[in-house]
Amino acid sequence: MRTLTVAAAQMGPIQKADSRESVIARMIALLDQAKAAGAELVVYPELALTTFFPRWYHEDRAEADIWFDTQMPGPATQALFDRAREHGIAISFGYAEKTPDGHHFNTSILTDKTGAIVGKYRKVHLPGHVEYDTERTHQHLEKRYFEPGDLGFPVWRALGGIIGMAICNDRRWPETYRVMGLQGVEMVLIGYNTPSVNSQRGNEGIEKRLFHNRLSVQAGAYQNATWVVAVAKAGDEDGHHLFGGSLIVDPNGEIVAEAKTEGDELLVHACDLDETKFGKSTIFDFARHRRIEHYGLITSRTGAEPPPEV
Ligand code: CDV
Repeated sequence: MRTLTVAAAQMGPIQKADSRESVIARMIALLDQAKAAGAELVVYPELALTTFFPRWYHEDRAEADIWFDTQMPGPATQALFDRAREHGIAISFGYAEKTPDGHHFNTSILTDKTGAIVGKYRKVHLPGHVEYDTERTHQHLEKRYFEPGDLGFPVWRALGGIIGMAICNDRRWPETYRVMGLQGVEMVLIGYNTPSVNSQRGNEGIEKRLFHNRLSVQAGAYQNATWVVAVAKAGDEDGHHLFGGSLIVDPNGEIVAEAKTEGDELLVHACDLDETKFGKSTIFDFARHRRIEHYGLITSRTGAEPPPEV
C-alpha cells in the first residue's frame, strides 16, 4: 500500500476587487485545515490567485498583465509557500504566468513537501476566442491572453508516486489523460473554472455541465487506471457563476469525494497509489493490448479505400 492523502481545496469566488493578499489568506486557511486532516498534498484550482479574468475584455492586451505573476513564489505567494513548508505539505495551484521574455501561459505548478517547485504544466487546450464576441452571453478570452502550453503533458516522480497535471478544458480531452497514462501516471491534478451556462447555448444549464464534468474526469481515471483530483473555483464572480462539483475519483472511475458547496471547501481522501496497479496490469495494460496501427497499414491489410482528399 502506498498512501498519498490528498486534499482538493475548492475555492469560492474571487471578485475582481479582491486583493491578492486576501486570496492567499484563504488558501492558507485551507492549508491549515488540510494539515489538521492529515493531508500530504493540497490541490487548488486553475487561476487560483485571481478572479477568472479571461471573461473581461481588454482592448490593450498589456492591461491584462495585472493578473499575471512573473515570479513563483513571488512577493504575494511567498507566505503560502512558507506555510506549506512549515506544515510539510506539497501544494499544486494554477496561476497566470508571464515569463521573463514576455510569454503568457495558463500554468500550474507542483511542489514537494519542502515547498520546492518540482513540476510545471502549461495549459494546452485553450478554449474561447481572441476577439470580443457579440454573439456570446459572456466572453471567454483565453485565446487572447494566453499562448498554448509548450511543455506537453509530462509526469513527475514525486510524493512516492507518478503525478501529472492538467488544467480545466484539458479534462475534456481523452489524450490529456492518455499521454500521461502512457507514462504510468498514478494521480492527475486538475484545476478548473467552468461557467454554469454555455455562452453559446443558453439552455445548457448547470446539471448538464456538472454531468460532463463527472463524465470526463471519471472516464479519464478509469481508462488510464489513475486517481484524478479535479478542483473547482466556484460561485458568483462579479455576476458570473462558476459551478463547483470538485471531485476525487479513484482508478476504477468511481467518485470517492465530491464537493457539496460553492465555497472554500476541503475534500480529503487517503489515496492508495497501488490501487492503480490492477487496471494497469489487466484491461488497461497498454504494452500488451494497445495496438495503434498507422492508417496506411490498416488499409493495405484490409483493402479499405482511404477517405477522399478534401
Ligand atoms: N477555464 C476553462 O477552460 N473553461 C472551460 C469552459 C469554457 C467550457 C471548460 O472546459 O470548463
